[in-house]
Amino acid sequence: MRRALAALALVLCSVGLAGCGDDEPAGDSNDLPTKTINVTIEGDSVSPNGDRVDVKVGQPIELVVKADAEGEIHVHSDPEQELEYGSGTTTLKAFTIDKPGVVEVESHALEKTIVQLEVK
Ligand SMILES: [Cu+2]
Repeated sequence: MRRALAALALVLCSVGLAGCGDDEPAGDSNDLPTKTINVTIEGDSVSPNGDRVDVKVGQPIELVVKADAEGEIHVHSDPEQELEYGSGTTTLKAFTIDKPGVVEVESHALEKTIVQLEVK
């Protein structure tokens, strides 16, 4: 019987009746797909080069870096994050941003902005 009630509650929630989901924390990341951004670094050029990328608060962001030398990517979130990559292709550990705003992702070695994450 309890199961049936739980199932009923789920059905009611999914049709959007009032009172459902009010107590969910903001930025429920569980159902957000991971945003993968492919980055290529070759010599002193980087691609993308300053593009805006839309992401959601709490959405996992994964950088896949293809580089000809090892280095470090800087994510200007709060707190900042430094992500190291090797030469070849490195999939960096996914991160999330918990506040709306624009977050720059840079290579300090090249002094270039790779992407600007537009977090909404
Ligand atoms: Cu930086």
